[in-house]
Amino acid sequence: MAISMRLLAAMIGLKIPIAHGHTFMQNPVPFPSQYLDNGPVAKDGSNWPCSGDTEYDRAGIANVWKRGSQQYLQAMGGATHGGGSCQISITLDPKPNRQSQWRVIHSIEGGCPIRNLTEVNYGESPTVLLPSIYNFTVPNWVPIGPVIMAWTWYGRWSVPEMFMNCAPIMVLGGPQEPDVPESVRLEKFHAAPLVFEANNGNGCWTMNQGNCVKFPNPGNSVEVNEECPLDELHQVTGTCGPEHVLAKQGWSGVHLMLYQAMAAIALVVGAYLGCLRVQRHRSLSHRSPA
Ligand SMILES: [Cu+2]
Repeated sequence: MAISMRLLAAMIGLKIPIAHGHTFMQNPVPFPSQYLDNGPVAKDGSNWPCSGDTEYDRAGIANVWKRGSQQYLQAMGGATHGGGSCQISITLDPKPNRQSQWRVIHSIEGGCPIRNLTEVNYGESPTVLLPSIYNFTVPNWVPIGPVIMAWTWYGRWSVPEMFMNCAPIMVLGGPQEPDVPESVRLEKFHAAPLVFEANNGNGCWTMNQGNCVKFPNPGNSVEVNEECPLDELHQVTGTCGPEHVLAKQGWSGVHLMLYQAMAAIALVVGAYLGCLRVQRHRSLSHRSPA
């Protein structure tokens, strides 16, 4: 309650348009930037990841996860699109960007961010706390220290769209953890599946016509709510799957063109300097002794 009131005050203070509400992550507590826009991820991926945050300012936010502890996900905002499927993933990058890899620690197929909804939406308010909470255990292979978690969500009834909110997390060791080297844990972390991506410019689109996404690679920790069809064959169009993430597609079109132009200029300049050096060398070696 305290958090939602503070948020609401912040939103009004920032003159955020809150009439058209989707949903926000309310726990864990997201970066303040995540409340600036509650719309979906841009269709061209231009605000991927984390709604285009570049600062990732952790000041004043304390989400502390001990390994092996139970944590929960909860969202707010009435535009719940009949629930859907969510994932919780983590990156080790302090300032995630397009190249960052998001490793899944928990997947919820169907009934997320709200379970057993009889209407498509849960009212109109963008700040109403949704009644469903989603417990999950922090895997014992998440590296200790600051990490960033993401909540990603595909609605059951909507246009093809994806939501993503990010939160700073401080991971601590669990009590009486077996003595496993951190390098072994890190290997496990990197073996976890990448988050499922669609509707963010990666060439994969979800259908959202009453179907809930069944993740191709949900990881070891999965909650399944069979309240909507989880039909893998009729849930996506385009090219989808673990290899189709923006991080693996590298540079976006505009960046690629810029990069190629820079490389071309560097080549020309390099060749020119090379010529100069050869000429200078020649003129020096041809100089006759006085
Ligand atoms: Cu929507």
